[in-house]
Amino acid sequence: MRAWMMFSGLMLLSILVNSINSERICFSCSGMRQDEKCQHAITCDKDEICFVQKYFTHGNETKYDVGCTFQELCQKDVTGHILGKRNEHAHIVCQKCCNDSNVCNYDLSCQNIITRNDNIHLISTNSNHKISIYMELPDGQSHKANYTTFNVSNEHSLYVLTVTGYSGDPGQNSIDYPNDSLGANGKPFTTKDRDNDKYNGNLAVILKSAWWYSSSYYSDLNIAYSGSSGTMYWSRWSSGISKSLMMIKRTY
Ligand SMILES: [Ca+2]
Repeated sequence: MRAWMMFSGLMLLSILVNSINSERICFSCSGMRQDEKCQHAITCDKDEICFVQKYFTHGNETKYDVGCTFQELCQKDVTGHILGKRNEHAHIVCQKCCNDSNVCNYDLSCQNIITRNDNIHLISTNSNHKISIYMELPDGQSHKANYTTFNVSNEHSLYVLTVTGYSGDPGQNSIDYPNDSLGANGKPFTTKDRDNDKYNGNLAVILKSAWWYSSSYYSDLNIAYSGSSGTMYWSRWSSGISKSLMMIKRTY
């Protein structure tokens, strides 16, 4: 509750007024270090709740965002084990949502899931998991792709991706695309220093990314952000995915 001590009188008044109007108030700051306290609160839009998100930046710093978010992003797909992406290609470590009181997102703690491939392999092979991929376009339109099973093999086997059971918006099943030169399913992971793709060259170097490439690709949610020329790729919506989340959840 220390954060309450940092409110200005004006902010406290605003919170009290909005509380009377039954609107949700959340702390809203981005790029915070763990030892920082957010001193800014906002009124959420209708149907939004408070969240805390911990992530690694591209430069491997640990940062936190807090604010309002849509309830769909806090439902069961996100409350289990997650791995993911966020804007600017940082990796989500964990996320917590709350709706029990105003500014309930003052506590930056959330369940810590490290998302290196080694850990994803351990997580995904210790029990059965499904994966849900959320993609958002700049105009706010969103799409989901789900796979009922998800697995990443170990380092010795080059972190081969296995997914089955696609469902989602009508469109292309880009990861499990039946054309072997395009689909990511069954392919080893390629990084800039580990060329495991079938392309005559290294697609991870060309795309400044790392993914389960074949000789080409139909999906890549790791492409380095570089303004309009660099966007995450999912064949049907390739013209500009601005945000994506990859979430896995235990299915037992
Ligand atoms: Ca190659």
